[in-house]
Amino acid sequence: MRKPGLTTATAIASRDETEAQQVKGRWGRWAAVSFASVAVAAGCSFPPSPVRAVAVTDKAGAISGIPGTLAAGQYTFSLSNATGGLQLVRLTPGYTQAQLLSDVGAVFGPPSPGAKAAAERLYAKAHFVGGANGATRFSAYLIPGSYVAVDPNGPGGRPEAFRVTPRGVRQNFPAADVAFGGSMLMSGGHESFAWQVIGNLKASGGTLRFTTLNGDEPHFLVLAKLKAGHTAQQCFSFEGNGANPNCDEVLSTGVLSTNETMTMPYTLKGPGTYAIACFVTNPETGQPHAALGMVRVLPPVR
Ligand SMILES: [Cu+2]
Repeated sequence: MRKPGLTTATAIASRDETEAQQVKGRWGRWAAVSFASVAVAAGCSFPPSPVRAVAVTDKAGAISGIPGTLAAGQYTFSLSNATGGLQLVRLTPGYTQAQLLSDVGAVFGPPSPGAKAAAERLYAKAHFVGGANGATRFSAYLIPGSYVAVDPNGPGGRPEAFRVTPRGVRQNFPAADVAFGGSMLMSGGHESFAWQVIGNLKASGGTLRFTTLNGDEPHFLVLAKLKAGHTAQQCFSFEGNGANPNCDEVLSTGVLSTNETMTMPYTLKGPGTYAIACFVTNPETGQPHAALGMVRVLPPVR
């Protein structure tokens, strides 16, 4: 399994919003509705618009293919490079791309004295709105702002900057079979982390939804199939190079900040036991979220 870097992680359901509402700050409402049921149930005057597609090219970390300006709304980003990845980040005004890359390097790179301050700054100033690793696709919802698209697996690569402009259209995420929510918990003054799961993975594959539910730290999701007789702890604590003897990675998402949702397709590696984890660093302890509770074994897939 790839050593996770800046890769991928209530009721969780479809987001159903207009940009006009978001601009007013009403970002983060949820409704358990499928793509089709929205139009029927709401009798809405905003018919769901087609999902807009963006094909991204990643050559050794140099990202291209994203238009310089996009209208706000939902997009499906497709990636063609099996060894690359894509992370979308909305920058808080005043926080630059150079600061972002510097902080990412400090937080996700080798341990350094400035890592804690960098993590706190990064989590406060960079809004992670989704991503994926490998040749796959994912759907993300973009509100107006200044964005950077970066390959988290291609240090030294060339990010692509783009702007998202307001435009009032209704958007909905694709229906999902299973939803994973990342939660931050406070108990006795200590932070811990947990997954909430609704639904089950389908043996035939499908679509997963991933949401960061609360707290001030982002998450990403790694999905792996455990090898027989091996635990999730063995799987996710493996540090060596080369193939993980305990499990096979199925996918890893990009990073998501609080109240963000993304969806992506998944294909399983046959029946068996699957587990999820998140490896974002907790600044207080320097530990990955996986070591603070964010590992979960899922019901067996038959
Ligand atoms: Cu996490």
